[in-house]
Amino acid sequence: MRKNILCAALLGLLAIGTMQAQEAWFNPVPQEYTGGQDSIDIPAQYCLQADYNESLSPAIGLLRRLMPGEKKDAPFRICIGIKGDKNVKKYARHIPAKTEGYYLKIDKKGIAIAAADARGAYYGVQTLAQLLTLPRLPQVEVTDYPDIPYRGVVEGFYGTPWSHEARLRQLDFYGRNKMNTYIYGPKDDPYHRTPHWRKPYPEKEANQLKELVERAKENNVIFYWAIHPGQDIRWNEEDRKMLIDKFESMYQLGVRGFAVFFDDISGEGTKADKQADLLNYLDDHFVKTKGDVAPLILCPTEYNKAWTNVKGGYLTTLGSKLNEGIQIMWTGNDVVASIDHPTFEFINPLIKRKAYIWWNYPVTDYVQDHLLMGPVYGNATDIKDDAIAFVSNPMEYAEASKIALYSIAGYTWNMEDYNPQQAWEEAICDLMPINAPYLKTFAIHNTDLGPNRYDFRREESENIRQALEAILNSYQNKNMPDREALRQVEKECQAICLASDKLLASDENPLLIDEIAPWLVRFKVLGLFGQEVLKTLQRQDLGQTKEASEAYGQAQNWHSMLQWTDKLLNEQAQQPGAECGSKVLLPTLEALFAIAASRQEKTE
Ligand code: LOG
Repeated sequence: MRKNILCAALLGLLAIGTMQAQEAWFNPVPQEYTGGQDSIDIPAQYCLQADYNESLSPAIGLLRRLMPGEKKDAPFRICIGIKGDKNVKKYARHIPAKTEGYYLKIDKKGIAIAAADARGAYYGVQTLAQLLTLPRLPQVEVTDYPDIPYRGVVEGFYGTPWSHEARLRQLDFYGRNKMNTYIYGPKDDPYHRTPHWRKPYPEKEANQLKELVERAKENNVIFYWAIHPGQDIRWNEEDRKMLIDKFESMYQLGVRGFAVFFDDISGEGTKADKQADLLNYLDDHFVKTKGDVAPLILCPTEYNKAWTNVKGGYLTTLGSKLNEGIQIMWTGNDVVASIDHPTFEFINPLIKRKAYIWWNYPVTDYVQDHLLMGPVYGNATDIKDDAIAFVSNPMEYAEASKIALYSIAGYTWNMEDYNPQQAWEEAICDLMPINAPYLKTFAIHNTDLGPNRYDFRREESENIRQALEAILNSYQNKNMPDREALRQVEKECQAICLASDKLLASDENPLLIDEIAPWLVRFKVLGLFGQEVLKTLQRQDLGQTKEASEAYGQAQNWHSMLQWTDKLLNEQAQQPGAECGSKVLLPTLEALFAIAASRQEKTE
């Protein structure tokens, strides 16, 4: 349905004679969207008709923040309600029979949001929020619901856990993009894992977690707290009680979702029957007795196909023993892999339920010198009935991860209308509206992971890949240089330098710039190196010996600066350094530099 929406959005923009397309996006793309040819003024005043029950408070709170002009007798009416409420009785037959579904109607008389449940109502208001970024409100009917029931993020990486501030910002971002799940499970939180999983959090951390839970609630996100006890758990009464006590302490902080992770452990803790007994115990004696807790989630020890020994019976034991409602995580055919229908044909029968996808992207804890800021592609669009959930494990850089997360929000809500390239462009504008063109230049060259143990690679520098190939080809084969290609790459190298300068100097999103600063520095040096390499070759072509030699000297300088940045930037990481353009741009420039060097040798 993307086309209709963009048309409507565009009409609105044309009406005021501006083409600030960044204001006209919709994420995720609604399932059905009709109308939009006519529009109304955004009402300055309106009367609100809603059941003021607790579950609707995030929806109503958001509406009031968006539209402050609430007035009892105003003629323009906004009604919000859940199936069964008298306020929305008139629209009952339009409400999709799907969890989190909603129907939104905007006409001259008013706005109606009629939803299947409270979260659906909230998402109806979020869609309205996106329409309110237009100069006029289009008269539309939206019928919408998610493809995947649980969508969101598992903070499950190794490395520096996200800061409190970053998490608060993430939760707002999930609400806006209709993600309903955040699982707290950073490997380097000692109270999540061995050694301190048995102990309650110290006061400061506990208070922060409480604040996060509250923020999650405002955004209609389920905050799950995960425990990782497997490395030193003893399968006895005492440890079982420790676990229940820890859950209880988290429950007291407001947590209403729990997960138990048994990934990346060895020894006694890996036993399937013991894990299943423990999980069932927690389910029976905690989750079910509380009554207001989300279904329990388990991350198994064999959590991907490459690590599965089917004959060993680990997964079959979990599948047959675990209580029906317990959800089981799965990363796919490998630790890092694209997800498709065959992924589920393997796992679902073994675990006797729909797998809960823990997607290891854009996490970079095994390729720490890289940033993954490219389009999200490669997952199949025919898996909506196969998965109970799809959550992303992100980078330790929370803001930088939002490019991927924005896209994953779109993909998991409406797979058929998900467009990787478009979502990527929108995500960049969403992250940095003013500096979007610069961020885009940066992101284009920061997408691949480099060689890695999972052979998971991404396309990179696609905008100039062919031009680079053409240049290298011509110089390798001593053909006439491709002028157009040279011009294109030269321009790109200038754009790279400018992007680095602009982003480093910008205060538009300081958290983001702080995260990616080492890469931005490297990026600039790469752009300077590229410019001088190209200049050297062209001066050599023209037989301008003096200029060629000068440019070559500069290229040498930037080349050694590149080597220094590799040593000095991001130096504490396991894979130190800050790689940019490492798949296409840098290797091609290196090859051209080598050609320039050998030609220089001949002339000197
Ligand atoms: C860990 C995860 C880590 C990721 C990528 C799972 C279930 N567990 O190999 O914490 O971020 O891979 O390195 C994992 O994926 N282990």
